[in-house]
Amino acid sequence: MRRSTHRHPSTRRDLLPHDDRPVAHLREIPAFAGMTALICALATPAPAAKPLPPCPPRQAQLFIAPMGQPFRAAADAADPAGAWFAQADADRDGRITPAEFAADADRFFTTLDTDRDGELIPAEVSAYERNVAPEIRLYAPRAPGPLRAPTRKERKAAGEYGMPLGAGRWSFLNIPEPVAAADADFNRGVTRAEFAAAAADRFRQIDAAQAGGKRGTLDPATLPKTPAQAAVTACDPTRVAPPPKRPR
Ligand SMILES: [Ca+2]
Ligand SMILES: [Ca+2]
Ligand SMILES: [Ca+2]
Repeated sequence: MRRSTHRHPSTRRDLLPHDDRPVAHLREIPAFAGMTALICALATPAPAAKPLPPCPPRQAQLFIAPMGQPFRAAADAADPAGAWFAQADADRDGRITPAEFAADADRFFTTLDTDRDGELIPAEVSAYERNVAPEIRLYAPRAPGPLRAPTRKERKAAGEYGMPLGAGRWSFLNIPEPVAAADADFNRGVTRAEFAAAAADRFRQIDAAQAGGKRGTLDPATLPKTPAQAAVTACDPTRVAPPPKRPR
């Protein structure tokens, strides 16, 4: 660690403007002037922030709802997260309550439980990954193509396992497979109760991640951004990045 070079010489501290001794007692007027200049310099606005990266090329949009339901939209259409919000906000009051969130999760569970036995068996979970949200496959690249694992360089840049994977790239939470992740007892089946418990936990996590902190309901203005949303908002729209290279 670099050793601090900050010094606190008593003679300088004695000369700070808030010193209440009479000015006539100041012993080193030039030093006082120097300190004033330093304070003025510190008050000068910081240099401009680091420039934003170029925006990614416009492409079809994807949002993966907290329990795994995908919402897709064309590049120029509205953010598909809005469609999920409208679906879950049953009373249309502009907020999603825990009960509305739970009901939306339960409805999605029913669509996945194709044999209606109250549990998502491995075949139903596989059907979700293969047919409902194929984009989420763990290391799938953004563009259609062969699966690949992140490179060593990519893992290092993202803090090894902190990078969003699978569904995490299009979700509020970094959960690569949001349906299988609800299997709390790891018996490879997801019961309706396990799905409901996961929903309650995810509601709490998203609520806590809202701008301004926990609110008790989800509000579209304060919801966290998915990595995909952040990539198109925290960028310089006057520059467009080249399309990503296809993995070999
Ligand atoms: Ca509501
Ligand atoms: Ca089933
Ligand atoms: Ca289970």
